[in-house]
Amino acid sequence: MSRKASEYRSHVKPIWCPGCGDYAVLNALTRAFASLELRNENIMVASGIGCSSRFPAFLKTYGIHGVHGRPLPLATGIKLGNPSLTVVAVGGDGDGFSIGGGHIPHAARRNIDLPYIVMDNNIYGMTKGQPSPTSPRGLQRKASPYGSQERPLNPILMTLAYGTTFVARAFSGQPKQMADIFRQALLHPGFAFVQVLSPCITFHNTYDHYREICRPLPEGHNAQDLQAAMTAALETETQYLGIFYRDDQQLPYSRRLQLLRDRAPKLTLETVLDRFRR
Ligand SMILES: Cc1ncc(C[n+]2csc(CCOP(=O)(O)OP(=O)(O)O)c2C)c(N)n1
Ligand code: SF4
Repeated sequence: MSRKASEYRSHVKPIWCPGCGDYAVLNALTRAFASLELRNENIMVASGIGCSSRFPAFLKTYGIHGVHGRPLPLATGIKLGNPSLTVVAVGGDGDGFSIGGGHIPHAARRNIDLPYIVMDNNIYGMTKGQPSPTSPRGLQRKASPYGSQERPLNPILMTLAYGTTFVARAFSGQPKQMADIFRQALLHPGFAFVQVLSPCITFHNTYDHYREICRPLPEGHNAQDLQAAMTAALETETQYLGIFYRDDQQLPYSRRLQLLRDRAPKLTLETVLDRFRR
């Protein structure tokens, strides 16, 4: 490897709590960038709002720390504006599955060619520990003194059902495997969803719990088999790690739009407006 992960780190030191799972995600993503020898100026990272969404500040790449729940629309616009960039969307589970949850099915339908990394700590970290869409039922915190009453979402099953062409799960306690999954997600020609189990050490420390229940996907798992992926995703007492599903044969959205542009008649703005005047 001729490039080092440290070459992608900015001079800004993360202000995450010591032990936050997001450090491992930062390390793994910079390792994946280095393994692909990406040029810093060709990378753009878009985030939402939350502890995890502070991510772009810690990278020596282009980046935008956006609006709560909107990393996907930002990243989609950036990718379509300049398809030659490596664009990555990042954020938290509150950001991505609650306020921003409506964007995931459309990113999947488009097969927009970018990875979306959700640092899922099963809680709202930045706002001090309210239950999030992936919190376990019964989670008692200051904002839910009698325990949360909702069932948690299953992000892997959900994104598989949306038709996402690359779906994977990693764990901050297994950074090497995470870096490899990120590398595969960056190489995938389409929308790549990666759920990272990334514990919030301060408001919901799940390291021991995940160390106990995380396992590699069953031996011989066929990542081309959607049904097998869904069966593995339905298993929640064990949390499988790895690439559940991938389909590299679908055209990514930026390519589709390019083909459409090539086919479209070259019209002037005047001609287009004339059609509406008639
Ligand atoms: C429109 C809007 N609503 C609410 C907030 C308050 N807010 C900031 S961060 C956050 C939740 C962050 O949780 P998550 O996305 O899970 O990220 P984490 O901090 O856990 O990494 C909320 C609700 C906001 N900034 N903007
Ligand atoms: S509050 Fe939780 S999510 Fe936020 S930096 Fe601290 S450990 Fe990480």
